Formats: sequence, C-alpha cells, structure tokens
Amino acid sequence: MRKKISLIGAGQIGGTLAHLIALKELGDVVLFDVAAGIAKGKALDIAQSSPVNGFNVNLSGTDNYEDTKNSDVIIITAGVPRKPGMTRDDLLGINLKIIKQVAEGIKKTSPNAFVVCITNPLDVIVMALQKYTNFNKNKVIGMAGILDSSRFIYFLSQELNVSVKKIQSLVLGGHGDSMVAMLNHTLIDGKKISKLVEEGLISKERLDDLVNRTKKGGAEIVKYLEKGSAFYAPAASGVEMAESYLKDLKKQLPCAAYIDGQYGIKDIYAGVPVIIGKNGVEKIIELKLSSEEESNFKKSIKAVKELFDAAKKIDPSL
Ligand code: A3D
Repeated sequence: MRKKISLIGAGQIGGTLAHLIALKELGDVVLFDVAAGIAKGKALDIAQSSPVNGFNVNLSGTDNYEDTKNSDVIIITAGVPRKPGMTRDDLLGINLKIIKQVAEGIKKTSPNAFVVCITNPLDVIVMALQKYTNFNKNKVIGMAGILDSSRFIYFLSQELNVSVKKIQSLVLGGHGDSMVAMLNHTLIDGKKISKLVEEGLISKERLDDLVNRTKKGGAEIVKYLEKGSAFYAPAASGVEMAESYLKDLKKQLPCAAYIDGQYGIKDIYAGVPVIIGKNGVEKIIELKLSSEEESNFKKSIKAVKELFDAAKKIDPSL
C-alpha cells in the first residue's frame, strides 16, 4: 500500500513539499490548510502535472483533519513566515498558538506518524509540538540543520570553486543567529577547511564571512523576496528527512532532535546529527567537538533554552 503523507500548511513550503513528494513518488499527499482553497488548488494543480511527469500518487486538499487520518508522515509548515527586518524569534507568539491547534488536530488522527516540523522559531516550536501532542520524542523532529548545512556548503562551493558534492560540513545548535558551523568537521575534497586556510586558499576572515552569511542565509532571502521567506531549499531538506524515514535509509542528518544527555545537554530540542530510519530518530551521533565548537554549541543551546522560557511565559501549560 502507498504511504500517506500529510502536509499541514499549504503555503510556499507546503506546496513545494507536495510537488517534490509527488515527483519522487514517496506516497499519497494530503495538503491541509485553514485556507482550504489554497490546499485544494495546489493539490489539483500538481496532480494535473502527473501525466507530464509520469508520477502515480494521489494528491488532495482539505481543511478537515479527518482527511489526514493515519498518516505515515506529517510535515508541518503551518504558521507565519518572517517579514523583512524580523528575526525568527519574533514569530514565537503567533506560531505557538498555531502549533497548538495543529497538535490538537494531528494528535487524535495520526498518533503513529513521523512528524517533521518546519515552522519557526524551529527548536522551540518543535519542542512545544512534542509537548502538546505527547508523541514519542523519537517521532517528532525539526528541520533546520540540513538547510543551514546546505547553505554553508553551497557558499563554500561558490567561494572555492569546488563541486558541492565534494564538500562535507554541518551546522548544528539552534536554528537562529547562534547556529554553529562545525569548521572542524568541514571537509573540502577530503581536506579539513583549516588546512585550506593554512595553505592560503581561503583567509580566516573570508571563512568567517561565509559562516555569517549562512547564519543570515534566511534573512538574505527574506529581504530579496519582500513577501515571505525561503521555500525551495527548506522543502528539499524536509523531504530528505521524510524519505530517510519512509525508506529506512538510516541517513545521518543534522536535525532538531530531543537531546537527552548527549553533549552534556538535557531536555531540549536543538540541531544535532541524527540517524533517521524506520523507527524515527534512531540515534543521536555525538561528534568530538573542538573547544571552540563546543563553546559555541553550548551558547546556542542557551539561546534555545531562553526562547523556550519565553514560550513558557506565553503558554504556562508548556
Ligand atoms: P506561508 O507561505 O505563509 O504558508 C503558511 C501556511 O500556513 C499558510 O498557507 C497559512 O494559511 C497556513 N496556516 C496558518 N495557520 C494555520 C493553522 N492553524 N493550521 C493550518 N494551516 C495554517 O509560509 P511558508 O510556507 O513560507 O513558511 C512556513 C513556516 O516555515 C514559517 O513559520 C517559516 O518561518 C518557516 N520556515 C522555516 C525554515 C527552517 O529552516 C526551519 C525555513 C523557511 C521557513
């Protein structure tokens, strides 16, 4: 039987997710949105491309959670995106309310789903979502690290004129201005980036610029678009997580997962490398961090904790 994938939020990311999932034939897609017309319209539009692209999955749109019943995967983008000048944290109050409604909707209808959250501010919203649904922590996860790492790898590839396929790196911690590019785990064609700096192929200052551009990667796009935020790369990243779960690929991916003692940290969601397979988050990988990486990572976790405290002030039930 085909898998069922429900997308809660049929906006920019939701629509792109639906398109990518259909092209990859990962399963039947239900697009859910409070604006039912948008969900129905996008589902129909994508379905009408199936004869051209030759995919064989069903797509439908709805504003009724019953239609998302027994989903294998749920990807949540319901919420408000940033406007120019806003930080992700500015979205907390409004998106927390929205995520509570979504949690109510999916909790009754798809208790066994693998749930990927994309709504910002990511780490705090995914933590709230887990608390509101009380789903297993290994089945509730946030998408951010794949996107942030992908942005960094792309910037490095442009700078060094090396194919993205030959670059490995990862960005961990909270998905905010405190995110940490793991430079000690950044390899260019198998060589540590620090070696390239030593060899004068890139200056330390230029490398810092690329790290900063990554941190502000979302804002750069928000500024260009004027209305809305990035959606192609975020959707591609969410699909990679869903695919690793559905096909039991056991890929190692940087994602916002529930940390329970790893890296000396407890009871918080933040970006760490995880293995995603048929059981959801099957393992958190503990990398050996350099002292600089570790201190930046801890700072980032502190920022997430502070924002979660702010969320608790807004909703004391958290
Ligand atoms: P947008 O195109 O506005 O789509 C959001 C959709 O959510 C709209 O169609 C709304 O109608 C719908 N919606 C609002 N309230 C509800 C509700 N209660 N139930 C169901 N649907 C609802 O936004 P987008 O798709 O560009 O972005 C979605 C979210 O992802 C925003 O919070 C962004 O900040 C976030 N985002 C996260 C990343 C990460 O890397 C984590 C990247 C880019 C965007």
